[in-house]
Amino acid sequence: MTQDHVSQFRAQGYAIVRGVFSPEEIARMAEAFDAIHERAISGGRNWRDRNTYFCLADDPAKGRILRYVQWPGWIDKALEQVRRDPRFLEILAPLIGRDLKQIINQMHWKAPGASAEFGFHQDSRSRRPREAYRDLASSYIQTGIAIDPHSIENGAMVVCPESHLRGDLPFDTNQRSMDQEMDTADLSRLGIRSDKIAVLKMSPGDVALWHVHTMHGSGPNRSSIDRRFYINGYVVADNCDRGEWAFRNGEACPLLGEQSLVHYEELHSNPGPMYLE
Ligand SMILES: O=C(O)CCC(=O)C(=O)O
Repeated sequence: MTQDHVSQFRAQGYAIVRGVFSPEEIARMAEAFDAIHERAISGGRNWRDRNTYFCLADDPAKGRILRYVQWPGWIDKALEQVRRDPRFLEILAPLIGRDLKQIINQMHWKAPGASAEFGFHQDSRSRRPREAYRDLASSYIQTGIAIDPHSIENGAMVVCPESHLRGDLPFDTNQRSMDQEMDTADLSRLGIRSDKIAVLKMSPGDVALWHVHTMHGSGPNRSSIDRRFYINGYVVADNCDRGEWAFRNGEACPLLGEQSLVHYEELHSNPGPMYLE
């Protein structure tokens, strides 16, 4: 993380740190992705064990596909280590410090030919209940590691530079972003220029980071390769009542013991494991 990344993040609402993870490390992450993919597809249905959740979808062209997995770090050692890798602390510390909780740990998967789009959105919209997430704009950073090369052809994420400066935008709260078309009309409605969109072109091992108010989305995978993205979101620990510790005074914290409340409100009353419709 250089001063340039920090300045770009502050000015534009995103940055890409190149070559953070080596090809060997990415190969290990890809193996972990593949093993979880096989497990999820062989189950054939959405599945939950506490915070770990496999989300499958019926794609018009591909049939049943794995769409995303929440908290794979609880079921895979390699992915668990990556979420608290000291290089994340180096990237995050200049922006949000050294006492960090994690509120997102997610594998996103776009199979070749799958639609698997994300409509334009700000992550702030999903940080609920709002009272659990304080001072969101200066406390929270989302990161994504490219496992495959990312380009517009295979559904790379795109961002609207400087959109984070607008703060929380008035979305239609009933509209989901997952599986919605990435439609620039959504930007015009909110007064955001679509001619400045930046594509996060990444090589395996690059790490993207974006602000909680950066408007972003991603299109379908029209290529013949996968687009796998390992997403980890971090927050200043004092400003969040939810999540798992990732770094405490700069010391990495493994996932151990009881799981903490993050998004799944029935964690304690209905933990699973269970298949879901
Ligand atoms: O995987 C993607 O392309 C989209 C990710 C995203 O929008 C998010 O994590 O908020």
